[in-house]
Amino acid sequence: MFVGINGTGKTTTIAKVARLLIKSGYSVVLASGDTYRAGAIEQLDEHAKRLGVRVISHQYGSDSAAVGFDTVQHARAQGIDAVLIDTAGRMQTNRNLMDELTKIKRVVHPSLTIMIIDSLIEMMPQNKR
Ligand SMILES: Nc1nc2c(ncn2[C@@H]2O[C@H](COP(=O)(O)OP(=O)(O)O)[C@@H](O)[C@H]2O)c(=O)[nH]1
Ligand SMILES: [Mg+2]
Repeated sequence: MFVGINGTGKTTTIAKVARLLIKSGYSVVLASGDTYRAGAIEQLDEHAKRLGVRVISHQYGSDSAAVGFDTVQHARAQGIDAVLIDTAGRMQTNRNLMDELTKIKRVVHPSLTIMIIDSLIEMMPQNKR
């Protein structure tokens, strides 16, 4: 499950990780869990097409936990090794959106949650804030 604020590279990183896994001999399916941002589903579809992997998606505005759940079920049924779950970007200050991530985790039980951040982010020492 890939999380982080908007535009930091979650979706792109999913494509990169999928490619790495495929090259290492693992089978992969993508979960189109960003059901919020315009074009997010098409963006992941395009990556999936180029990678030759399947992507499970619902409609915009649908529950991303359900997308994740369906994708894991698909992977189990088809014997696919890895499920990579995209999510919509969010800030940690938005309680509703953070609760949504908690729900996805509760429903899907991802084995790994990866936060994607901008590598050029300025890391301020605690005492200089
Ligand atoms: N320079 C650079 N750009 C990146 C990198 N990863 C993603 N991007 C670009 O950053 C923008 C947002 O990426 P995206 O994967 O859609 O971010 P998301 O909103 O977190 O899913 C796109 O224009 C990407 O091409 C990276 O590692 N380096
Ligand atoms: Mg994205």
